[in-house]
Amino acid sequence: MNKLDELSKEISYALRHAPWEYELEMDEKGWVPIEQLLGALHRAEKWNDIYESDLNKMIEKSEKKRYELKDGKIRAFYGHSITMKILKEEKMPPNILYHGTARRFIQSIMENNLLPQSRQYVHLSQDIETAKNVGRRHDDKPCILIIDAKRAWNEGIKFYIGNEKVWLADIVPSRYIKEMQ
Ligand code: HQG
Repeated sequence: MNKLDELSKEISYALRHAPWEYELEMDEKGWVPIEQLLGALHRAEKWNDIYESDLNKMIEKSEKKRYELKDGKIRAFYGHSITMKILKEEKMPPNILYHGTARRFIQSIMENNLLPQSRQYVHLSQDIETAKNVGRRHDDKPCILIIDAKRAWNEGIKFYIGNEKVWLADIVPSRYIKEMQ
């Protein structure tokens, strides 16, 4: 793994899963002062030469849009597992969304709904290709679930913006889910 990918992993851990380990003060939307994050990283020898320009490079070089830098702060767009629920912006979803997952999870999803599991939100994909890539993290032949987001939204299910390709929901009841054949 190259150093920017490793940095991204470390920052993902800090911003999504364990901000307290880095003594970060995170606000309700997940923002952390960049100086604070850099200060925390600098305590490890491995990261003592990392500066804001490297964060910009990390974001630029990544295929996935995981982080946002703004007004001296940084946040992760999605993926959080911390107890304090990060507030996301509610938005009307596209008509259809997708969810890539493992074959072994399908039965449970259909019985118990699509649930956030260890994260704060269920993660949905804007397009099939993205869903396939998400699913491949769990299964070499992933299943793609088709979410009738329009009907779900009309019937009161809330959707939130992650980034342009990633949508979030608190739960997706299985009545809105079909397996792609
Ligand atoms: C499954 C990565 C059984 C769900 C990705 C998924 C994404 C159930 C797994 C982002 C279930 C959780 C999130 C149920 C859901 N029974 N299994 N009732 N409900 N599941 O990793 O969506 O690279 O927490 O289908 O690209 O795979 O980190 O979620 O398979 O955008 O930036 O439980 O993380 O982005 O797995 O991935 P995950 P996810 P990064």
